[in-house]
Amino acid sequence: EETLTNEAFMKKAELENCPSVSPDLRGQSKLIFKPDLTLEEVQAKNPNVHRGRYRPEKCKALQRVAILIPHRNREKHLMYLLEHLHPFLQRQQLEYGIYIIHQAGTKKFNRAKLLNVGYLEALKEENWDCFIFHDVDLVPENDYNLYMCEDQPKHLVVGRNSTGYRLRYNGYFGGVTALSREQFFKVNGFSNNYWGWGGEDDDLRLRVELHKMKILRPKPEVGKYTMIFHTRDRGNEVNAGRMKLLHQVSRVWRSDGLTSCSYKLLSVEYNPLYINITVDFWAGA
Ligand code: UD2
Ligand code: MN
Repeated sequence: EETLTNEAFMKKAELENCPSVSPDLRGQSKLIFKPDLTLEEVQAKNPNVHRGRYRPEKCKALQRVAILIPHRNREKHLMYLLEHLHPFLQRQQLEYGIYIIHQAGTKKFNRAKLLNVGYLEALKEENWDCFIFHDVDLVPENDYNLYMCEDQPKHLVVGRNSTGYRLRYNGYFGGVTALSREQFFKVNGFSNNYWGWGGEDDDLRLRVELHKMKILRPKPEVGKYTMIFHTRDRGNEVNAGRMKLLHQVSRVWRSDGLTSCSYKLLSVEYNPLYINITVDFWAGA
């Protein structure tokens, strides 16, 4: 007969946790890439996404997840990825933010360093639980491939269309990976020294192994991606020095990584469907 105390009322008003398996999952889906799609259309289909972020209305998400996408000169790929990723993540009932980390200028591309920047900058806005390091051209086909972190780092790309959906090689850790805030911090993030194509993903795997962590993967039928066709970009030529760098990981990981990531932040822009962070690695960095 008592009226609720203020505290009890607040408790009642809190959302319940989302279920461990979302009821909205669909499994494998056929991906369509409409040639005349526009970003405005994608925005219109996602009215519940604001400034690149979303949270479920009816329940409290199990994890808060930051998606980090390194980018330069791949606008079309970005549009298709956003088109598919927003509904995909919403079906998984996640609280999430999508960050594009854009490298300004025309100097050699540095995917790994961009991802370090994404981690550091995203944490200034929100204490994200989990980070998904995501190529711009890889679109997940099966929403049972959960964009969540586990007690060990996770490699989400078991296979893709262009390689017959098979793991490229033992220890392969490229494309899309999920590490918790703590896991990524523990290994001091990525190396900052891989300019151009290749090696940085193997370097991260070695860091993970040095810390006695194990790499998890979804089942092959779940870890399927379509890679939107592309050729090698100008400014991302093969890094011939990558093997040499890979031999130094155990010696240098403490001094090369999040702790030594210097950059010049040019802008942070809030677009409807993503947060755009633009950095320059050369001017004063
Ligand atoms: C493989 C890996 C990738 C990375 C790379 C070597 C897979 C599926 N992916 O990708 O994770 O390890 O080898 O560095 O195995 N990018 C731009 N603009 C550029 C260049 C690169 O936005 O000019 C970004 C973009 O997000 C792209 C990613 O960097 O998806 C990797 O570059 P890529 O797609 O050219 O390399 P790829 O497909 O061989
Ligand atoms: Mn690619």
